Amino acid sequence: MDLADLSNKQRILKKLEKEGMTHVLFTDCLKQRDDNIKKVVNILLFALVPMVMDIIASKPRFNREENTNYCLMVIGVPNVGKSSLINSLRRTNLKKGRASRVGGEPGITKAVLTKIQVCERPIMYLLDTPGVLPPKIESVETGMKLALCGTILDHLVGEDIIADYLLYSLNRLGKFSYVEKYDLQEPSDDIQHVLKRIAVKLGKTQRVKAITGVGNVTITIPNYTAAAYDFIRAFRKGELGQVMLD
Ligand SMILES: Nc1nc2c(ncn2[C@@H]2O[C@H](COP(=O)(O)OP(=O)(O)OP(=O)(O)O)[C@@H](O)[C@H]2O)c(=O)[nH]1
Ligand SMILES: *[C@@H]1O[C@H](CO)[C@@H](O)[C@H](O)[C@H]1NC(C)=O
Ligand SMILES: *[C@@H]1O[C@H](CO)[C@@H](O)[C@H](O)[C@H]1NC(C)=O
Ligand SMILES: [Mg+2]
Repeated sequence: MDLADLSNKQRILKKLEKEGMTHVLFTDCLKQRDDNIKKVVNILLFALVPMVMDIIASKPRFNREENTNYCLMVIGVPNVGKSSLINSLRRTNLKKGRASRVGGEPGITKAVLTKIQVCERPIMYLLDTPGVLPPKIESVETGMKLALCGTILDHLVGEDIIADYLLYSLNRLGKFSYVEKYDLQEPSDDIQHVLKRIAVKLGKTQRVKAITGVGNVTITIPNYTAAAYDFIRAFRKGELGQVMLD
């Protein structure tokens, strides 16, 4: 939630509710203490665990051998913060277990490995899982949003293309803090222009000697790739403001 623009929180909640999601919490898993993480613990213990118990009790079980350990999976698209959520639950009050590795790229968690115990009776564990995407992404627009959030490896989409989509999104949403951050005169929808300014500002330029008929000149050319990288990184760290892409 520290990265998202939640000014339309009620509308978001309504929409999610329509799609069947009733227990929705917004968390910041990087914060040392987040009250909503405590609420996640409470939902787990007092809503989810009883619900799971009910489901299990009401289903016919063909294999009657009693196994009283239960596992809940934490699922979601890559890089959304599943492992971070588990780690922050560990920090908060749950029983300790192995920490989950986290990272800014998709596919950090590659196998179902980490589990932490969330409940004593019955014994219930929370399992970390690798992020998954649907085999087919419905539209180019959705694909670009996922790419911008680091769900798909950057080089598969192209940093320059992601940066262009980022600029388009910021302008569309009226999030103009990039203008001041990169010393631009005004908002622009020309990605080449913006990347040039970013490269100059960050010193990501190369000097090359050009040989001409009348003499040699040294010209400075911006490293567009490096600039695009920084632009995207700044967005993902929240340095370009809180943004809601949907
Ligand atoms: N700002 C912010 N960053 C977060 C938050 N939660 C996770 N992150 C960052 O997001 C990145 C991905 O986090 P992970 O926990 O590795 O995500 P994951 O869903 O386990 O990813 P995979 O295992 O690759 O599927 C890391 O760089 C985290 O530091 C959050 O609440 N706020
Ligand atoms: C320009 O550069 C080339 C290659 O480095 C060199 O051979 C040439 O002498 C230079 N010309 C002038 C006018 O400096
Ligand atoms: C441009 O920047 C990228 C990323 O920092 C770097 O890998 C690349 O070598 C740079 N290109 C040049 C020509 O210096
Ligand atoms: Mg993970």
